[in-house]
Amino acid sequence: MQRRMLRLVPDRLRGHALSLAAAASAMLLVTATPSHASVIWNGDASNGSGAFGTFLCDSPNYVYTPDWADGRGPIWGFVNKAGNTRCEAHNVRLNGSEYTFGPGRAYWWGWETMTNEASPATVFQWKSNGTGEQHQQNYPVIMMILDNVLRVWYVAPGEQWIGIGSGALPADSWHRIQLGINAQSGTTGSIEVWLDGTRIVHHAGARTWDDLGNKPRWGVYDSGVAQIDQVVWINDLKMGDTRGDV
Ligand SMILES: [Ca+2]
Repeated sequence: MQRRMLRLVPDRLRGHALSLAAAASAMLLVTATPSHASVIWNGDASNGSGAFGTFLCDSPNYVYTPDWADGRGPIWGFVNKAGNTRCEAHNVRLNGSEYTFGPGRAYWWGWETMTNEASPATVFQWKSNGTGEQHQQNYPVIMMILDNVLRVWYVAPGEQWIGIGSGALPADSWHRIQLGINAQSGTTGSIEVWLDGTRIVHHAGARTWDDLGNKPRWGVYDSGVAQIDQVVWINDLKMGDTRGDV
């Protein structure tokens, strides 16, 4: 399944300023009106490794859960050793089973994050299920940290990368990300990202649910950094119905 994964950072995207998406449409927000608002999943490291469906983190890469006695308790640390490619958590696990995502509704995730260096590259994927022949979009939503900037893309069918927002996320300090995806198989989906309490992405008219569905991934992927290890720490990771939940 992974063999056909395309390189996530095309050369043309590295080091270029993104053209921000046109002014966000006023017609469609990530819906904030579910039948009931609630936290669906608490993925904090204090709850143990059963929080995720799978770890995609082959040796020498590893996941660890340090507690730095700073009030956060245990945190996730995804370590991609210099010159390696991937250390990610894939999907969420709830009550012992992998969570079943579905279209036609919004999901919100919130987490605190910190990196040890400027460019760990991909830190989040809304990854499509199935192989290359089975999906139209490999990853409809991608978040990267490049040069101390969080960059968000909507990747439309045809591997069309559309930059939809960015914000400063310098290494060696904690930052809060809130991501909302209204998962729709047509083009009525939407994506919203808040960084440290400021909305940096508000993109409507997106296809956010691929043919076989999607799952979230967090960690480090495809940095291309050969000189030093890349670490992404994550704390207080939650999934809910609304931004207020996470
Ligand atoms: Ca914690």
